[in-house]
Amino acid sequence: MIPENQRKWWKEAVVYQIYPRSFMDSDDDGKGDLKGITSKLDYIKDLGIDVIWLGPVYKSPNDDMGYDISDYYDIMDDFGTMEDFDELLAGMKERGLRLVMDLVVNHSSDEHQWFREALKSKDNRYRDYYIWKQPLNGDPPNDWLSFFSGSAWELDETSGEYYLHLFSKKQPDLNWENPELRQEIYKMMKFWLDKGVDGFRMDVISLISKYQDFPSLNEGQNNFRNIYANGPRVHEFLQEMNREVLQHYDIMTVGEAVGVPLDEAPLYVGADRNELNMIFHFEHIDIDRVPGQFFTHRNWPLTELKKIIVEWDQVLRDNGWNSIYLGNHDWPRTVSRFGNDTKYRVESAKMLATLIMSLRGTPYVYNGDEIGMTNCHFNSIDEFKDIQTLNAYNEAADNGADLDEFIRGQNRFSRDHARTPMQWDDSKNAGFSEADSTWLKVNPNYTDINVAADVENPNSILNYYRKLIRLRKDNPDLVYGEMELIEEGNEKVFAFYRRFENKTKIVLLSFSDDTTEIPIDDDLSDGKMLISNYDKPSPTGNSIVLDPYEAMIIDLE
Ligand code: TEU
Repeated sequence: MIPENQRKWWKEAVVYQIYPRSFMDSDDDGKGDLKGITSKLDYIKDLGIDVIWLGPVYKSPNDDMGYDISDYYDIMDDFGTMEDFDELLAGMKERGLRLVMDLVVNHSSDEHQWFREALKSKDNRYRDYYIWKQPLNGDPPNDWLSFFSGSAWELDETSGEYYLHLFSKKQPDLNWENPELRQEIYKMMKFWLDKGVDGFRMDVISLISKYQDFPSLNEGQNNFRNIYANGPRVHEFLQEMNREVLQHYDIMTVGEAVGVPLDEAPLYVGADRNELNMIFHFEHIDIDRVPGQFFTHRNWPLTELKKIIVEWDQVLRDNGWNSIYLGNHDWPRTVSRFGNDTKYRVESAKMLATLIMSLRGTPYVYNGDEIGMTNCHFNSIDEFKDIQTLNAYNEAADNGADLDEFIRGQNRFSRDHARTPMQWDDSKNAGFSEADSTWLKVNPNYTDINVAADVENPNSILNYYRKLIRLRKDNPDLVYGEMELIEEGNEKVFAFYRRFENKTKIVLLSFSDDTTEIPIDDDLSDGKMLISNYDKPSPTGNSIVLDPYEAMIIDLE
């Protein structure tokens, strides 16, 4: 039995991430909106979801698609009004769905009132809400780089000082050293919690405390995010936030933890730390990139993925809680990266779903993954909308790089792959919008890959997700049980036990385009197949032959 005080609703929940701009357009302006989301709540409920994580919907000039907030207390015009928000929240409560908001407080927009004031003069009351430095011999204060290309410092011509922006120059970093700023943030968090929201996903929360000596990147350039992360006061700030805000509500929190290594994770989520419930680490999501280089691919062995998953499971085993995800709005599509998005799209999307639903931790499903949406082909730079791609393109152009090569690279790496509109049916714009054109192109494969087609087809990815989520709900041992690898060194099959009290389950996942055989110590003849992505009889004996991307969960009891 799991002690009652360790059982939590957010541990047993399945979270669905919505990218609001691309989910559903109710007013046919080519952009998704809140009313659009409200109109799809039954769909989300039917999937078996408990919690929605809503990407940022606050007022924003959209330099970084809502991650640049100009008013934390209001809704972006593109998405509707506060009334629409209240209606969405009420619709969710009615259906027993909870809402987690994106909290973006490492930086604000440069159009936020605070920054506008700060620009007015060096002694303005809001100046210290941001991070300013003198030029160094006429250059930026140091060699820090932005996540979105170029220097992380921008000159304010009026005062002659530079301000820090780890992301775009329209996203000045907030100065958490300033206690008044922190109080403003806590007040704003309470505003949303008092409205009834159920928690926060905290954007790049690992970056909020800066090393005050701003250490040079020097050789560490490639891994600059590790240098920015885990600053000296980050835990003090999170504990203060917990004391002042979080602990007064029954909510869930998950911090986006860029640059947080395994051994520091317990400091953020340890049960006795009073900081956050979960973090999103980056170790597995980065696996196909050369360390620190967003746009350089590397091949990765399956054993490495297993190692990362097992290590994180272990380190949070008795202290804290894990979050499980394979995709979000910052990465290309899950099935295109970890599976096979052509011949075995359906099989591999189901296999990857089986993985996230059978690990210990809280699983997060990114919208569209439940129908196996894939990467999209972008023909030219005009078709991309993401600032990360656009800035990198300009930088490549300035450096005289081969721009065709750059576009080919972005067809693998761009964040826009995950942001194309949700594919609802095979009508115009995939049923997302009646507009003449949508803010980002619709993936032309919507005629085959869409929700309506998946609803109809009993063997669809969507129906597999529904079944899988129900299975997880019926088997808390899948949530809480111990994990033990089978055939650790196998490069084609990810196989493991989940054990809980006297229950044992075996999870078998093929990551291969070929058939593979895997030996198992147990006799499977007595086992009961709980779910599988192929229509085959339950396996018997001590060895199983798996078809390409075959996945199954077997109950050994
Ligand atoms: O992402 C932070 C982050 O680390 C990403 O920049 C990531 O490294 C990159 O996307 C990999 O390609 C968060 C948000 O999720 C992202 O959408 C925002 O752009 C960013 O913060 C700034 O708010």
